[in-house]
Amino acid sequence: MTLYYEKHGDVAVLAADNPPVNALGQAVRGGLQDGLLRAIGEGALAVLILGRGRTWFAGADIREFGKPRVAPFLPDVCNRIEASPIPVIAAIHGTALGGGLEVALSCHYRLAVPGAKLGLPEVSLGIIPGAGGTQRLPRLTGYEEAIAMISGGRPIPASKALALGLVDRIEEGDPMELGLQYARELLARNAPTRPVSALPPPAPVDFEAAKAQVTRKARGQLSPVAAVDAIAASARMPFFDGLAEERRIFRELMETDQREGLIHAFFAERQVAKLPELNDVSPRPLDMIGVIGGGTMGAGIATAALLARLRVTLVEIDTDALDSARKRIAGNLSGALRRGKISQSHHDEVLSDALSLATGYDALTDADVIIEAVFEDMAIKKQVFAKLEAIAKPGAVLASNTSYLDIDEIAASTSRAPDVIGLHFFSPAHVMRLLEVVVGHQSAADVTATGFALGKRLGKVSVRSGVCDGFIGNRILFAYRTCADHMVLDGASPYQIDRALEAFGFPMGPFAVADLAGLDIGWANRKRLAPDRDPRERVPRYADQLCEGGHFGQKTGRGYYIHDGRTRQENPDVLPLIEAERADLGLSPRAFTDDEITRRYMAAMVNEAARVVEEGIARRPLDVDMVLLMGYGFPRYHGGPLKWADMQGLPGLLEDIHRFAEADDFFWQPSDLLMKLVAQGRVFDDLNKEQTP
Ligand code: T1G
Ligand code: NAD
Repeated sequence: MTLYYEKHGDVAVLAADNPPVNALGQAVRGGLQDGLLRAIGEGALAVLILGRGRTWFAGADIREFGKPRVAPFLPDVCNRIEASPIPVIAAIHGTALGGGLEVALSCHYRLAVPGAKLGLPEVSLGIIPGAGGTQRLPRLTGYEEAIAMISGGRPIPASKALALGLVDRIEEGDPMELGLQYARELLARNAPTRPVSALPPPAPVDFEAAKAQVTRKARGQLSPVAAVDAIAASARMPFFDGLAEERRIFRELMETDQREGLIHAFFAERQVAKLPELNDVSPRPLDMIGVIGGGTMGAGIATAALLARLRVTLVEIDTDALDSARKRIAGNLSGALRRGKISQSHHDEVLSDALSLATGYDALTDADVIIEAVFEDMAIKKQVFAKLEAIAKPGAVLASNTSYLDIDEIAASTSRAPDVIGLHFFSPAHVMRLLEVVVGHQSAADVTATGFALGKRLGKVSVRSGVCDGFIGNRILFAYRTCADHMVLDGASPYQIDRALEAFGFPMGPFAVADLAGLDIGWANRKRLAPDRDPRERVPRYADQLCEGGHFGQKTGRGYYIHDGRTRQENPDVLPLIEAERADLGLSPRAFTDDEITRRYMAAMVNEAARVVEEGIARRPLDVDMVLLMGYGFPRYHGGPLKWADMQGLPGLLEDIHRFAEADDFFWQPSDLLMKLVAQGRVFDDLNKEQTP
């Protein structure tokens, strides 16, 4: 049973019970429709709709997308609720999202408990509301708020919903009791049914201007822009024609790759931390976190832990360094306060009670998890782990935030290899949602589980990575960055490459990203790799020359671009450096189209990603997709590089790689896995399905 019918005097209660989130699957929709008819048939005077368990309806059942549709359809159910001759009341707790809010909008009266959240998040799944949301919401809130809510997709708290007229009252208590009481009050005053569709549309706004603004923010994503079109229809058409227009746009979006990419991302985000090896493995305690090094990353990691209300002890080399670390953390926390992420009291408590700073490692003897974030230098890391081994309590998890270095080598330098793991955070660590949990050959299962538990506690998306140079993300980054460097040597400008990839949907192209991260990072990495470099590798010099001139990107104000606050301008010194290098190498530059740039860059990314899966560094293609989406700005609406590859067609990609290899068969070696999948007529996503527990 997914929908319960109960009679409470004159009030019929329809209570959904479809855990975990009361999604509006076929049985729930059918139950609502039948329950309504039964209530009317049995002479009830009002109907109360509720969700059992932790929430009201969190939306349509996303698992039904792409499958044949089964009646009754949600728009019809909503219209029938609204047309009911007796008042229908929604008592909302938890989340009323998507179709869930659309059901509420079809009710005649809406009550919410204080913690409830309401929203139409469909655009984040690549679609728009499809059961009247774009036509009913503006009739209650006006166009400006409706456009913000539907095109932005972010849910609002009950208090805001009350202010907007989206709910009629907020009360603390049990939704069933509150709802019954509200129903009785309404009956006592003979309250009428109140269909939202009967309200006139609000005063129109400049929809073209609104659309232009949404288009700019959407960076190529179709659904937020289409949402404005659907909302605008409500201003020029009668209600039911507007519904039909909404439906038409909804169906069109349902067929897009963007919808498929975004739904893939939704489920991958929830799948990624589910690993068969961690079934029945309990994590170790993680109440007290030690952090070594209070630079950019150490301070960010400490901030992340403090924001999650964990206790943190941070160790630095001397009191000056400690002072800088404290300032960095305080700066991060006041930023979080300004952005409304934490309350003033949380902020004050954290600084006075939860954070300790020390210069001696003895301060870490109680720590459950110790995360090292000192300089990226193997010798220094080994010294730190040797000290940790001496002072850490038995069973403490010893983690390194290294970007590239070998976790197994660090582990082998201690006598506690099973306790050692990589926890690779991304900068700024208290903001970026990705955490790579780097599992060494000897890492104990409960240490891995602790990495995932910590990630969850910090609100991160944690991805398991095996050990290799750069782990999942930086290794793949290295491949597509190299491809971009090759294109520059062969004739493309860094600026054309950035523009092409920004048009693809990346918030920043690779050269702008390099400026942001600091050109010195790549420089140090090139120096580190130089001794073992294959002579066939093409490594440009112009980037080193920029660094040699003291230009490290944003932090020095100059790199590929000249930075002034938030604006960037091409640095006129860069192209001459590149031209001189081409001349030295005897290369005559050729023109690239933006399309070729994107195809090459993506082919390099997908090919390396396939290798990362083939070698077992990433367990599943979806793990790679999550790393690129959460840590590297890959546009979510393309689903991740391997989902994108599936949708493009793997045979075409492989043909591209073979063609590129004609000029450079050292860089362009197709991955065995890619060739195997093409030969078998399969796609990466098939591997995700095989490995889902
Ligand atoms: N359909 C199917 N499964 C869903 C689901 C949904 N709508 N929402 C969540 N799940 C599963 C999820 O995969 C996970 O499964 C479990 O529930 C718990 O979720 C016509 C077309 C509600 C805020 O976009 O935002 O309505 O991993 O881990 O952190 O216009 O889930 O356990 O197997 O995320 O407490 C619009 C999507 C749909 C809401 C709860 N609705 N969900 O967060 O738990 S489109 C949404 C969420 C629509 C109409 C249209 C969140 C949540 P498993 P969880 P949570
Ligand atoms: P940073 O130079 O900003 O900070 C390093 C800090 O470590 C300094 O404050 C230094 O005083 C301190 N330190 C050095 N030796 C120490 C010791 N023995 N004991 C205690 N403190 C010591 O460097 P960062 O950017 O924060 O990077 C730290 C680590 O994180 C590196 O391994 C780096 O590869 C990795 N990482 C960096 C980024 C990034 O974007 N910056 C991202 C992910 C991972």
